[in-house]
Amino acid sequence: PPVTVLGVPFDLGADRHGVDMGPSAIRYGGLSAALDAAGVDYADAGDLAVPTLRTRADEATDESDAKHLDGVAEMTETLADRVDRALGEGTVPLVLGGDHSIAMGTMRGAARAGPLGVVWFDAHGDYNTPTSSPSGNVHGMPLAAAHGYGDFAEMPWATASNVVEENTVIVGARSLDRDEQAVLRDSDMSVFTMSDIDSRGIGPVVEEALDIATDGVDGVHVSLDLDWLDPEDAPGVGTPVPGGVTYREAHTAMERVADRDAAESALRSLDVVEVNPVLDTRNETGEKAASLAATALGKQIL
Ligand code: DIR
Ligand code: MN
Ligand code: MN
Ligand code: MN
Repeated sequence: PPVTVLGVPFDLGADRHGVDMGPSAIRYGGLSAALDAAGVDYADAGDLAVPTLRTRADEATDESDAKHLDGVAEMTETLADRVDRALGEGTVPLVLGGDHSIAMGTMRGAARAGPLGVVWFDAHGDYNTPTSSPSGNVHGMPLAAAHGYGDFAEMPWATASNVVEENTVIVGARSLDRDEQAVLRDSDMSVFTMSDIDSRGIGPVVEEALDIATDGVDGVHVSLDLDWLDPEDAPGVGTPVPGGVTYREAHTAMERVADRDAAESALRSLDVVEVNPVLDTRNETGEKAASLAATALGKQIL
Protein backbone atom coordinates (compact mmCIF):
# COMPACT_ATOMS: atom_id res chain seq x y z
CA PRO A 1 0.00 0.00 0.00
CA PRO A 2 1.02 3.63 -0.30
CA VAL A 3 2.75 5.40 2.58
CA THR A 4 1.76 8.54 4.49
CA VAL A 5 4.76 10.38 5.97
CA LEU A 6 3.91 12.13 9.24
CA GLY A 7 6.47 14.35 11.01
CA VAL A 8 6.10 14.70 14.77
CA PRO A 9 8.50 17.41 15.98
CA PHE A 10 8.01 16.49 19.62
CA ASP A 11 10.63 16.66 22.37
CA LEU A 12 8.74 16.79 25.66
CA GLY A 13 9.49 13.11 26.31
CA ALA A 14 13.25 13.64 26.54
CA ASP A 15 15.48 16.24 28.09
CA ARG A 16 17.84 16.98 25.24
CA HIS A 17 16.92 19.90 23.00
CA GLY A 18 17.03 19.24 19.27
CA VAL A 19 15.12 15.98 18.83
CA ASP A 20 12.13 18.08 17.74
CA MET A 21 14.18 18.77 14.59
CA GLY A 22 14.34 15.05 13.80
CA PRO A 23 11.65 15.14 11.08
CA SER A 24 13.53 17.93 9.27
CA ALA A 25 16.84 16.08 9.58
CA ILE A 26 15.39 12.87 8.16
CA ARG A 27 13.74 14.67 5.26
CA TYR A 28 16.89 16.69 4.58
CA GLY A 29 18.80 13.43 4.88
CA GLY A 30 17.20 12.23 1.66
CA LEU A 31 13.93 10.58 2.64
CA SER A 32 12.00 11.50 -0.50
CA ALA A 33 14.85 10.45 -2.82
CA ALA A 34 15.20 7.16 -0.95
CA LEU A 35 11.46 6.47 -1.13
CA ASP A 36 11.40 7.43 -4.81
CA ALA A 37 14.34 5.14 -5.53
CA ALA A 38 12.53 2.38 -3.64
CA GLY A 39 9.50 2.81 -5.84
CA VAL A 40 7.37 3.58 -2.80
CA ASP A 41 4.14 5.42 -3.50
CA TYR A 42 4.00 8.03 -0.73
CA ALA A 43 2.64 11.42 0.26
CA ASP A 44 4.30 13.65 2.85
CA ALA A 45 1.57 15.09 5.06
CA GLY A 46 4.02 17.49 6.76
CA ASP A 47 4.43 17.97 10.50
CA LEU A 48 1.76 17.63 13.16
CA ALA A 49 1.16 20.56 15.48
CA VAL A 50 2.42 19.40 18.88
CA PRO A 51 3.72 21.20 21.98
CA THR A 52 7.52 21.42 22.36
CA LEU A 53 10.10 22.52 24.92
CA ARG A 54 10.52 25.77 23.00
CA THR A 55 6.87 26.68 23.30
CA ARG A 56 6.83 25.65 26.95
CA ALA A 57 10.25 26.91 28.07
CA ASP A 58 8.83 29.22 30.74
CA GLU A 59 6.37 26.75 32.17
CA ALA A 60 7.07 24.77 35.28
CA THR A 61 7.17 21.03 34.74
CA ASP A 62 4.22 18.99 35.92
CA GLU A 63 3.97 17.83 39.51
CA SER A 64 3.93 14.24 38.25
CA ASP A 65 7.01 12.02 38.45
CA ALA A 66 6.96 11.91 34.68
CA LYS A 67 7.89 15.15 32.95
CA HIS A 68 5.39 16.93 30.69
CA LEU A 69 2.77 14.18 30.86
CA ASP A 70 0.06 16.64 29.86
CA GLY A 71 1.99 17.56 26.70
CA VAL A 72 2.59 13.90 25.95
CA ALA A 73 -1.14 13.28 26.31
CA GLU A 74 -1.93 16.06 23.84
CA MET A 75 0.58 14.69 21.31
CA THR A 76 -0.65 11.12 21.78
CA GLU A 77 -4.24 12.08 21.03
CA THR A 78 -3.30 14.16 17.98
CA LEU A 79 -1.00 11.52 16.51
CA ALA A 80 -3.32 8.57 17.24
CA ASP A 81 -6.13 10.29 15.35
CA ARG A 82 -3.82 11.11 12.44
CA VAL A 83 -2.45 7.55 12.23
CA ASP A 84 -6.00 6.20 12.40
CA ARG A 85 -6.92 8.47 9.46
CA ALA A 86 -3.88 7.44 7.40
CA LEU A 87 -4.78 3.76 7.93
CA GLY A 88 -8.40 4.48 7.07
CA GLU A 89 -7.19 5.90 3.77
CA GLY A 90 -5.49 2.60 3.05
CA THR A 91 -1.95 3.86 3.66
CA VAL A 92 0.88 2.79 5.95
CA PRO A 93 1.92 5.63 8.27
CA LEU A 94 5.66 6.36 8.43
CA VAL A 95 6.02 8.49 11.54
CA LEU A 96 9.17 10.60 11.95
CA GLY A 97 10.12 11.61 15.50
CA GLY A 98 10.65 13.33 17.70
CA ASP A 99 11.52 11.46 20.84
CA HIS A 100 10.30 7.91 21.38
CA SER A 101 7.23 8.92 23.38
CA ILE A 102 5.58 9.54 20.00
CA ALA A 103 5.27 5.76 19.62
CA MET A 104 2.46 5.99 22.17
CA GLY A 105 0.45 7.92 19.61
CA THR A 106 1.40 5.69 16.69
CA MET A 107 0.54 2.47 18.56
CA ARG A 108 -2.67 3.89 19.99
CA GLY A 109 -3.81 4.86 16.52
CA ALA A 110 -2.60 1.72 14.76
CA ALA A 111 -4.18 -0.59 17.35
CA ARG A 112 -7.62 0.85 16.57
CA ALA A 113 -7.46 -1.10 13.31
CA GLY A 114 -7.23 -4.41 15.21
CA PRO A 115 -4.80 -6.47 17.29
CA LEU A 116 -1.27 -5.23 16.73
CA GLY A 117 2.11 -6.87 17.21
CA VAL A 118 5.11 -4.69 18.03
CA VAL A 119 8.80 -5.04 17.19
CA TRP A 120 10.90 -2.55 19.13
CA PHE A 121 14.46 -1.96 17.86
CA ASP A 122 16.16 -0.08 20.68
CA ALA A 123 19.19 -0.05 22.97
CA HIS A 124 16.65 0.45 25.76
CA GLY A 125 13.56 -1.37 27.02
CA ASP A 126 11.31 1.70 27.17
CA TYR A 127 9.42 -0.08 29.94
CA ASN A 128 9.73 2.45 32.75
CA THR A 129 6.74 3.98 34.50
CA PRO A 130 6.46 7.38 36.21
CA THR A 131 7.18 5.59 39.51
CA SER A 132 10.10 3.45 38.34
CA SER A 133 11.80 5.86 35.94
CA PRO A 134 15.19 7.15 37.07
CA SER A 135 14.98 10.05 34.62
CA GLY A 136 11.30 11.00 34.56
CA ASN A 137 11.54 11.14 30.77
CA VAL A 138 8.52 9.65 29.04
CA HIS A 139 10.59 8.50 26.06
CA GLY A 140 11.76 5.70 28.37
CA MET A 141 8.15 4.57 28.99
CA PRO A 142 6.16 4.15 25.74
CA LEU A 143 5.98 0.33 25.72
CA ALA A 144 4.79 0.22 29.34
CA ALA A 145 2.26 2.91 28.48
CA ALA A 146 0.91 1.00 25.48
CA HIS A 147 0.37 -2.08 27.65
CA GLY A 148 -1.27 -0.07 30.44
CA TYR A 149 1.40 -1.41 32.79
CA GLY A 150 1.84 -0.06 36.34
CA ASP A 151 0.90 3.62 36.72
CA PHE A 152 -0.35 3.60 33.15
CA ALA A 153 -3.29 1.41 34.19
CA GLU A 154 -4.81 4.68 35.44
CA MET A 155 -4.07 6.56 32.21
CA PRO A 156 -6.38 5.19 29.53
CA TRP A 157 -5.31 7.95 27.12
CA ALA A 158 -1.81 6.44 27.05
CA THR A 159 -2.71 2.85 26.29
CA ALA A 160 -3.05 0.95 23.05
CA SER A 161 -5.69 -1.65 23.72
CA ASN A 162 -5.07 -4.54 21.33
CA VAL A 163 -1.32 -4.50 21.99
CA VAL A 164 -0.47 -7.45 24.21
CA GLU A 165 2.76 -8.65 25.79
CA GLU A 166 2.69 -11.94 23.88
CA ASN A 167 3.05 -10.12 20.55
CA THR A 168 5.58 -7.55 21.77
CA VAL A 169 9.28 -8.06 21.05
CA ILE A 170 12.27 -5.92 21.98
CA VAL A 171 15.35 -6.41 19.79
CA GLY A 172 18.88 -5.32 20.62
CA ALA A 173 18.45 -4.21 24.22
CA ARG A 174 21.68 -3.39 26.05
CA SER A 175 20.71 -0.76 28.61
CA LEU A 176 17.86 -1.71 30.94
CA ASP A 177 17.14 0.11 34.19
CA ARG A 178 16.90 -2.07 37.29
CA ASP A 179 13.11 -2.14 37.54
CA GLU A 180 12.85 -2.69 33.79
CA GLN A 181 15.01 -5.78 34.08
CA ALA A 182 12.74 -7.30 36.73
CA VAL A 183 9.56 -6.51 34.81
CA LEU A 184 10.86 -7.75 31.47
CA ARG A 185 12.15 -10.99 32.98
CA ASP A 186 8.68 -11.76 34.38
CA SER A 187 6.60 -10.60 31.43
CA ASP A 188 5.22 -12.42 28.44
CA MET A 189 7.13 -10.11 26.14
CA SER A 190 10.16 -11.39 24.26
CA VAL A 191 13.46 -9.62 24.69
CA PHE A 192 16.40 -10.28 22.39
CA THR A 193 19.54 -8.63 23.74
CA MET A 194 22.70 -7.69 21.89
CA SER A 195 24.14 -11.01 23.13
CA ASP A 196 21.43 -12.86 21.21
CA ILE A 197 22.30 -10.89 18.08
CA ASP A 198 26.01 -11.56 18.61
CA SER A 199 25.55 -15.30 19.03
CA ARG A 200 22.78 -15.99 16.53
CA GLY A 201 23.19 -13.25 13.94
CA ILE A 202 20.83 -10.41 13.12
CA GLY A 203 18.83 -12.23 10.43
CA PRO A 204 17.61 -15.19 12.53
CA VAL A 205 16.86 -12.95 15.51
CA VAL A 206 14.73 -10.58 13.45
CA GLU A 207 12.94 -13.48 11.76
CA GLU A 208 12.01 -14.93 15.14
CA ALA A 209 10.96 -11.50 16.41
CA LEU A 210 8.64 -11.10 13.43
CA ASP A 211 7.25 -14.62 13.94
CA ILE A 212 6.35 -13.78 17.54
CA ALA A 213 4.98 -10.31 16.79
CA THR A 214 2.76 -11.47 13.93
CA ASP A 215 1.50 -14.65 15.61
CA GLY A 216 -2.29 -14.47 15.59
CA VAL A 217 -2.49 -10.79 14.65
CA ASP A 218 -2.81 -9.23 11.22
CA GLY A 219 -0.50 -6.27 11.59
CA VAL A 220 2.76 -5.26 13.20
CA HIS A 221 4.12 -1.92 14.33
CA VAL A 222 7.86 -1.48 13.87
CA SER A 223 9.52 1.13 16.05
CA LEU A 224 13.10 2.05 15.19
CA ASP A 225 14.99 4.05 17.81
CA LEU A 226 18.21 5.26 16.14
CA ASP A 227 20.08 4.60 19.39
CA TRP A 228 19.65 0.93 18.51
CA LEU A 229 22.65 1.51 16.24
CA ASP A 230 26.13 1.82 17.64
CA PRO A 231 27.02 5.47 18.39
CA GLU A 232 29.91 5.14 15.92
CA ASP A 233 27.31 4.72 13.20
CA ALA A 234 24.57 6.94 14.61
CA PRO A 235 26.00 9.67 16.82
CA GLY A 236 23.00 11.98 16.57
CA VAL A 237 20.90 10.59 19.42
CA GLY A 238 20.19 11.82 22.94
CA THR A 239 21.08 8.66 24.86
CA PRO A 240 23.85 6.80 22.99
CA VAL A 241 24.91 3.39 24.33
CA PRO A 242 28.09 1.69 23.05
CA GLY A 243 27.89 -1.84 21.71
CA GLY A 244 25.01 -1.46 19.29
CA VAL A 245 24.28 -2.91 15.89
CA THR A 246 26.13 -1.73 12.84
CA TYR A 247 24.46 0.20 10.07
CA ARG A 248 24.72 -2.92 7.95
CA GLU A 249 22.97 -5.06 10.57
CA ALA A 250 20.25 -2.44 10.89
CA HIS A 251 19.75 -2.64 7.13
CA THR A 252 19.46 -6.40 7.27
CA ALA A 253 16.81 -6.04 9.96
CA MET A 254 14.83 -3.57 7.88
CA GLU A 255 15.15 -5.84 4.83
CA ARG A 256 13.59 -8.68 6.84
CA VAL A 257 10.75 -6.35 7.82
CA ALA A 258 10.19 -5.50 4.15
CA ASP A 259 10.38 -9.15 3.06
CA ARG A 260 7.81 -10.14 5.68
CA ASP A 261 5.56 -7.30 4.59
CA ALA A 262 5.83 -8.37 0.95
CA ALA A 263 4.91 -11.94 1.92
CA GLU A 264 2.17 -11.26 4.49
CA SER A 265 1.23 -7.55 4.36
CA ALA A 266 2.60 -7.53 7.89
CA LEU A 267 3.57 -3.88 8.33
CA ARG A 268 0.82 -1.66 9.68
CA SER A 269 2.93 1.28 10.86
CA LEU A 270 6.56 2.34 11.24
CA ASP A 271 8.20 4.97 13.36
CA VAL A 272 11.75 6.26 13.13
CA VAL A 273 12.67 8.20 16.24
CA GLU A 274 15.29 9.96 18.39
CA VAL A 275 17.28 11.57 15.55
CA ASN A 276 18.77 14.72 17.05
CA PRO A 277 20.62 16.88 14.48
CA VAL A 278 22.07 19.13 17.20
CA LEU A 279 24.11 16.15 18.44
CA ASP A 280 24.80 14.68 15.00
CA THR A 281 27.83 14.75 12.72
CA ARG A 282 26.83 16.44 9.46
CA ASN A 283 23.39 14.83 9.56
CA GLU A 284 24.85 11.35 9.30
CA THR A 285 22.17 9.93 11.59
CA GLY A 286 19.39 11.71 9.71
CA GLU A 287 20.64 10.25 6.43
CA LYS A 288 20.84 6.75 7.86
CA ALA A 289 17.37 7.06 9.34
CA ALA A 290 16.02 8.01 5.90
CA SER A 291 17.75 5.09 4.23
CA LEU A 292 16.61 2.59 6.88
CA ALA A 293 13.01 3.77 6.59
CA ALA A 294 13.08 3.30 2.81
CA THR A 295 14.56 -0.17 3.22
CA ALA A 296 11.82 -1.21 5.65
CA LEU A 297 9.29 0.00 3.09
CA GLY A 298 10.78 -2.10 0.34
CA LYS A 299 13.97 -0.63 -1.12
CA GLN A 300 15.85 -3.27 -3.11
CA ILE A 301 19.55 -3.14 -3.84
CA LEU A 302 19.24 -5.12 -7.07
C1 DIR B 1 16.32 5.53 30.09
C2 DIR B 1 16.59 5.95 28.65
N1 DIR B 1 16.09 4.10 30.22
C3 DIR B 1 15.13 6.31 30.66
N2 DIR B 1 15.65 5.45 27.74
C4 DIR B 1 15.71 5.62 26.38
O1 DIR B 1 15.23 7.53 30.74
O2 DIR B 1 14.12 5.70 31.01
N3 DIR B 1 14.96 4.93 25.56
N4 DIR B 1 16.55 6.47 25.84
O3 DIR B 1 15.12 4.80 24.25
MN1 MN C 1 13.48 4.24 22.73
MN1 MN D 1 16.73 4.05 23.07
MN1 MN E 1 1.43 -4.18 4.29
